[in-house]
Amino acid sequence: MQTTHWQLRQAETGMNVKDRKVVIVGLALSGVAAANRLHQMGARVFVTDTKDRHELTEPIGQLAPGIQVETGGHSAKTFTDAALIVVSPGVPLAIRPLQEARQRGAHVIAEVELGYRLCPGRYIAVTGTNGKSTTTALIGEMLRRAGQNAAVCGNIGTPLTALATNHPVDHTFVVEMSSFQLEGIEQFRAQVAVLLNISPDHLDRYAGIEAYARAKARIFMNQTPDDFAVVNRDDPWCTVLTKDLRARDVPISLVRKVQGGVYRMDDRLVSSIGGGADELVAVPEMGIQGVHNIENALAAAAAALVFGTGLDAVRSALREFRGLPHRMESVGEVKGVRFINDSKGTNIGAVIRSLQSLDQPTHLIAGGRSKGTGYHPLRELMMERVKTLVLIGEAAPEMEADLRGTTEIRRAVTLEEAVRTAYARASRGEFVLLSPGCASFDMFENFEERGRCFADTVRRLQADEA
Ligand code: UMA
Repeated sequence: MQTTHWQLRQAETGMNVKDRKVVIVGLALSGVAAANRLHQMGARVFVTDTKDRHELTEPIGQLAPGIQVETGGHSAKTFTDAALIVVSPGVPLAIRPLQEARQRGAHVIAEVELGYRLCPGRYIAVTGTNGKSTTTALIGEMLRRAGQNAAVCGNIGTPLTALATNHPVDHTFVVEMSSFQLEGIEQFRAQVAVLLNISPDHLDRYAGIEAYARAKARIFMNQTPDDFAVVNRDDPWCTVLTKDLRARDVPISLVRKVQGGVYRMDDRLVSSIGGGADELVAVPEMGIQGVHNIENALAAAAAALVFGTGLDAVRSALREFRGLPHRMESVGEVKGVRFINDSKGTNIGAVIRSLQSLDQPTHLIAGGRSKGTGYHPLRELMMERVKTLVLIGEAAPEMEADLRGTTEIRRAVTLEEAVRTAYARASRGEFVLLSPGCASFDMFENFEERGRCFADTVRRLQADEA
């Protein structure tokens, strides 16, 4: 099956770009990878970005000589006669120059679609609002423990195109897919596609949650009855979106026994994929904790098992995988106050899950660039669990208006000030949690830089208090 899939795709999708003009929109991780790869293949490559040249010194320095760069905007001229336009995930497909290029008949695809056409192999794809990165990394860990060649890539941080080298035919790509990436796929097909959950996010880019959810459901659109769809059956949106699946259904559930899937029964994870009831792990033995991580573990185990990974590899990864940085990562303790870095908590669904997983009163640092979803759903948890809410960034006024009256609310100009404000109010045994519920781009390059800033401040606080 592996060889057939690969050979078929080579024949159907072989990209002939030699001497043809290709345009890459957005010059960051995805743009650099796509531009260099297409240049290597003999294309005439143009890259265009809205940022000014001085802001792009680093990525421009990573481009192969001969690649042309437009900065400060996307001019219509750049797109003229382009045989192919490759779009970075952070660039909305609805922007005018792309719409006009499409109307003129240009072929517009996402970077991940380009990567798919250039990376022969087998695919496991993971999407959902929260837990994608942890689930993707955990699947990668399971596959590696089973001795399979597997690369973890996509939204988790490494663009798929960056891996376009001569991998063996049996190579597996475990790809985290955002809704942005899924919008621009055409042929991308995963042997196993995973949908974890849907809650409001990125409503600054979508007309509403339906449009966002529909983008996510595209993960299944090219699957065939030979493929598998791992779907969280506890999530109403996931169920609605998967009514017409062509792939074989692999349900997961935290609350009920499912056939041909993976579920939680008391405090154990159990697989019914082999037809029986194989116990995988007891929840307290898992390397990652919290209800949201049980859901991630169910999905990862289901994906790995239907992909043919042995039970032993799945079990050992569930016990030993300790999670990813910036996702409920413990970054230190000062005088009994524990600091948790959840900088990747960039939507309210993530903040809710993170607060629910802490068993002691919490001083929450939140804010950043708003995603347009509103913050009212946090009100109940604020009253129940949050002693102080310290707000930073552009979204601070909106968050304060939505959450007024639930708990003590403070403002801080910098993240450093926010950490110190929260610490000053925390008592021994309590938590200071950075879970912003917002994007980072108003104050930082990305969520990683924001998380590092939080951890550095905690280290300085430790030194001050030593
Ligand atoms: N830009 C334009 N025109 C526009 C809009 C943006 O030129 O109209 C330019 C910006 O000026 C910038 C560049 O596009 O220079 C940024 O492109 P990008 O945001 O796609 O950046 P990459 O570094 O390529 O990162 C992307 C993903 N980013 C987003 O989806 C916003 C990364 O996910 C991903 O790791 C990477 O590709 C590799 O696949 C990050 C993310 O925040 C982690 N994802 C969102 C999330 O998880 O919520 C979806």
